[in-house]
Amino acid sequence: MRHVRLLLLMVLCSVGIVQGQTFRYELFDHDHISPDIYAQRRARVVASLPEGAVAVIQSADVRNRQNDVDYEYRQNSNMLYLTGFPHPGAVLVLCGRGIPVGDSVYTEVLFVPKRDPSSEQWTGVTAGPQEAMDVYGLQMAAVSTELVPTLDRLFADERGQDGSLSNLPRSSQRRLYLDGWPTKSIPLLLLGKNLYIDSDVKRDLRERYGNISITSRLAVLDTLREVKDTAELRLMRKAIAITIDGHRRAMQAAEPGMTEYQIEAFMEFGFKHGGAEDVGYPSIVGSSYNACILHYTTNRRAASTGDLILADCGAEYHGYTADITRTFPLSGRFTNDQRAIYNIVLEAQDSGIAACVAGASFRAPHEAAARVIGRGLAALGIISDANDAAEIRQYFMHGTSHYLGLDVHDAGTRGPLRPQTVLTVEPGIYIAAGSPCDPRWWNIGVRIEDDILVTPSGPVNLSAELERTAEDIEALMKR
Ligand SMILES: [Mn+2]
Repeated sequence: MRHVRLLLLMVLCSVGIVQGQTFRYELFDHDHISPDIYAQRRARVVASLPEGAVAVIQSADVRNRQNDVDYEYRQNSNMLYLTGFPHPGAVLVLCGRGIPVGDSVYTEVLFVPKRDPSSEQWTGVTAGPQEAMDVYGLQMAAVSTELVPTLDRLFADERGQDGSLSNLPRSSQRRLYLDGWPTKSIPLLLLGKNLYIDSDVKRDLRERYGNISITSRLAVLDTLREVKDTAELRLMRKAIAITIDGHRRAMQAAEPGMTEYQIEAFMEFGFKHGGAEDVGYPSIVGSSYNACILHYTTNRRAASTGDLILADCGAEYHGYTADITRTFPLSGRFTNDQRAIYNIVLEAQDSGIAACVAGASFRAPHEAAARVIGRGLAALGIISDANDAAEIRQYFMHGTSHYLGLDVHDAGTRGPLRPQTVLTVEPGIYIAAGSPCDPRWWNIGVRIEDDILVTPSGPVNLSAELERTAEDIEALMKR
């Protein structure tokens, strides 16, 4: 609480004034992760860097939608993880050996665009160097025009005069970890090739700084982000609670005659109403045969009475996303065949969740779920051999789990499961028309997905409150 008040005071003090115009930089929510947590994360990354190595984490770039309209901005998740800084144009530089700025040396510097009241008038208020320090708690922030001169000094060789870098073996200075650009390549169809942003930038940096080693992946971020701290779990629980509300609204409002997008509208109304800034990924609302398309996002079909609706939707709250799937009958009641498939997936999910124990392999939930699905499909005569992986894959063609956090498919090592890891368990059965089985099963697509926290005392289903059994879903829809 004391922290919040202090933060508020600092925010109120950082007011930009130019030509009589005043825009206050303001955080409208008071449940953000506190700056000292971000500082600890950065310190861990700095401590993990080899002697003299430099890590550079960039803001995601702004994506143009068309003409003078951009897509809504979403920050690079690694930048969010290390700073909480939500604006474009920022570059975080970390170096244990020290980054020279002015007359001092820092282990972390955030370079951010200078505040510009005339553009703030049009596109909103952003944080400048002062706000980066006052509000986001960076040790040092500087205007972005200082970035290139600073890198020049950091990567100057031993003949350079920079005191903070002298006495270093040449080899240990020249290591750069470069993170940024959510899109790694852009297809240039007319040239018959791709533009690889990463490798172009690396080539130019090598030309500028000599034979430095540049890698795009900072492995320590996978290790750190895989395990959620208390502050992250608080935001994830919030995102999950909001998502549960959206799913309930969608299931309760759904009725024959509705389109997929109308069901989606009730879902996302719940998200926005609950305070989510965005969806963590485009909402999937597929009816009937569209439920068999794993990442169906068209959501335009008019559903009809006997359809199953598969809704895979997650709200994003302060950067953290939930990822929940429910499959429900539009009429409010599963047919016998739909229920038979549903109950196999449910049992598979139970087995997958039970396998989310610390120390188990990352694949353990999938193996457990696939076994149940093989057995269930064979019992219904849909496949001939319960243990035939290829036959199972025809109807269950994706993995069961991924990490969840800032990204819907979050960073992680895929090593043995560790306590305070959140992962999804989401088995499914998808029987597209034309499948080699009795046509009575065609167009049934079922996925059930929950968000599971690994703890020392076993798995905790963070989304357990949302109705999950066929009977509970029917009861919810009746209300
Ligand atoms: Mn998922």
